[in-house]
Amino acid sequence: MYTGENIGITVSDNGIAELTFDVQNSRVNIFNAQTVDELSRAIEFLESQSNIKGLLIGSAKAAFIAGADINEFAPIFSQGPDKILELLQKSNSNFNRIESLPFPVVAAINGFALGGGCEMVLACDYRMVSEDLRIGLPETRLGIIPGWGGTVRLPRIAGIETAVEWIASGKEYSATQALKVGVVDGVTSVNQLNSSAMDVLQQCIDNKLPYLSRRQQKQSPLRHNDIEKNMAFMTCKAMVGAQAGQHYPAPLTAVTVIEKAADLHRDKALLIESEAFVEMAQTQAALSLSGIFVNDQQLMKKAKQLAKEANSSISKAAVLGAGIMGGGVAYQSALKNIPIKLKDVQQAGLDLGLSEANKLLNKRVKRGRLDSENIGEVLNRIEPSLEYSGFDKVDIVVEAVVEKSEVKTAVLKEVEEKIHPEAILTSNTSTISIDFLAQSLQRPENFCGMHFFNPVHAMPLVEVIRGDKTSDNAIATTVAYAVALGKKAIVVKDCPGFLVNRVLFPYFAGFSLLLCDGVSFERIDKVMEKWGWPMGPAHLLDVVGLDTAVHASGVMADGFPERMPRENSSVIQALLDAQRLGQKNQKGFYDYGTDKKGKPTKTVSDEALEIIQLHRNDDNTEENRCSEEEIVFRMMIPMATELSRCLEENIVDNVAEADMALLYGLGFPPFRGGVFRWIDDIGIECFCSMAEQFQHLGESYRTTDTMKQLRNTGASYYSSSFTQSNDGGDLYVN
Ligand code: 3H9
Repeated sequence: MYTGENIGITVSDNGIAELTFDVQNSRVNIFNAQTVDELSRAIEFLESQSNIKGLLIGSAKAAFIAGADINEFAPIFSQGPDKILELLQKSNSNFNRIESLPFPVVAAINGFALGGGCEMVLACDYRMVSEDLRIGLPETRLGIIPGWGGTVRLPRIAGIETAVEWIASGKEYSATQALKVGVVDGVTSVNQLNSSAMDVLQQCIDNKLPYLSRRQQKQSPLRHNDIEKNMAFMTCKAMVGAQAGQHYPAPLTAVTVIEKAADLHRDKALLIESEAFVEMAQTQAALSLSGIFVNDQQLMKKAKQLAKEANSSISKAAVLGAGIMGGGVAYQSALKNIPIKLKDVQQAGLDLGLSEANKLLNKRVKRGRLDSENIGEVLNRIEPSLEYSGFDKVDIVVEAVVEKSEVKTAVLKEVEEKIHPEAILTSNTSTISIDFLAQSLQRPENFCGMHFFNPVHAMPLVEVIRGDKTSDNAIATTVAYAVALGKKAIVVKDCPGFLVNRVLFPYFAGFSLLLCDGVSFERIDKVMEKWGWPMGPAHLLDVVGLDTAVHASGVMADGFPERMPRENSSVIQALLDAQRLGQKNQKGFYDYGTDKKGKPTKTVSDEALEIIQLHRNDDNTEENRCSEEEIVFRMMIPMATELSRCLEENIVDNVAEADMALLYGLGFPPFRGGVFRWIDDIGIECFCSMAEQFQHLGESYRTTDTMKQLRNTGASYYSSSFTQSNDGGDLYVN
């Protein structure tokens, strides 16, 4: 018998050993440093016993193993190649030893077998799984490649094609999918799992199953036809590389590793894998993507904890206004099983809201994410209404009427009288101050902002905005609703633009200044897209709507006249004056239309170019002088300094939440991990000296106190924690 903290082994009288993972203080089993060490000791125990005839590996938890501990990545990866290799060698040695035990080894796999969890079972002789299994090698999604033998054993077990697909995509697969391609050997119910696995083990012990030849196959070079292999790899490398793009090198590297290692014995193949892993682990993508996992877990944990603190649960919601946002909220609520009243003042509005919901549901059916017979059931959860009847029974209301303060104030005042005194009232305003809106309410403590992003069903972020008088219960209930809708809730403090729009508009201002200096919007879009944004600023403004942008810029200018003066949006105002509203009337920076095949088109508008020309500064030669790097910095510095100010003013709680808000709300490039992660990557010194170069462009280009302090101390955002003393005194870095 062996007893560790996370692993236990029992040996029965008939010589069957059972090794069980049960990692302490964690809801799922993971290979943290302690568990890896324990596994080594457990194997030592197994190697030392002469009476063992077979080994069954399983889990005491509802999930098998979710892989390596991602929290340990950044600290280890930052220590350089030797430490990374050490991390690889420990588990590789463990898994190789499992593959060499003098008796058969069968894994009984339930729940999840991901990353290192999947790699460990590939080292076992047979894999029996329960129906609920999700198995896969998601490493490339974290910017790395499998490092514990995944690229070596999977092709030898399931063939090159399956290995390339699984590893390059990083997807999870079901038990039946895994069985079909031969990654696992049998699927049973959860209850039968142990006995079925035991049965397979007994067959191995009785020499009825050829476990030794399986081991041989996993350790030998792959058998293949050279010409076919070369052709296959050439095609799939081109495909994988194109799909992942230049900023995400891991998928292509993984395929190259499989190719290079195909002709080699296991141990040499593992060396090739390790070498490539070390290289990938030191990329910006790996640091950012594994950082995103850690930030996301932290964010979700906090949101779930907050949600638990709500006085009551939400069984019914209501939304006011059946426009794009209101309709989106109604759809999302109904989809997530929370009945919702959808109120509008016009029947036509309600009809539109419902037909949009219907369209989205049909799309889900087409993608295989919903059975067509369930459409009606979901739609029935939306109760359209022209009046307030039944509003006294709802637990939460989202106001999503037109973005005009007088309309919102009147509607909020009206609905407050119709709802239960305990119900929570929220506004989906994107710019209007929550404290201002609260002034007209009798129960401002039950009121806060709930800012969704467009399109509601697709954008993960919900900003929950705390006003001065908002109670903890209002925040907790709103966060609970956001979590129930499947959204990422980030609580921020009230200020013009809240968090995301407050930092987006300085970015747009940086864009306007570039236009005035003669840089073409098409070039700026291309440069920023190359930098990683899903769309450049001109295209984004067209999507947002130039009317909405000008309105929001006005709010920001009133709030922060020094940094965000009105003239910063004068070019956009001029386009709007020419009735160029963006995508909504197909005329913005670009003209939008459809080609002969009905595909949407986007072409640079001559009219827009002429209007912008009128706003150019005298010096028209700037375009030639502005390098790509300068364009990026001139766009990003105002966003970064404003985000830093938000942190200093406690608008957002911490660096991780600030970065995640931009990722989830704006589609900030994931491989850069967020604005603060980007600054850490290029170094605060580089950022500050670039900002100095552009200080003549205005206040938004001035670095903040925190930035200056980091520069002086040589620290980074993620290695420091920031606190502001309650009296608003000095800001210091721990
Ligand atoms: C790898 O293995 C690389 C190797 O090839 C080589 C390495 C050198 N690390 O999400 P949940 C925690 S790469 C750390 O709420 P769910 C999670 O933080 C790894 N922590 O549950 C949470 O903690 P807490 C490849 C992890 O049911 C708790 O478990 N593996 C890890 O919604 C529950 O998680 C992956 O990429 C981890 N690997 O989803 C899988 N996994 O209780 C990443 C989980 O304190 N994990 N935790 O809040 C997942 O995708 C999901 O967590 C999973 C469960 C699908 C497993």
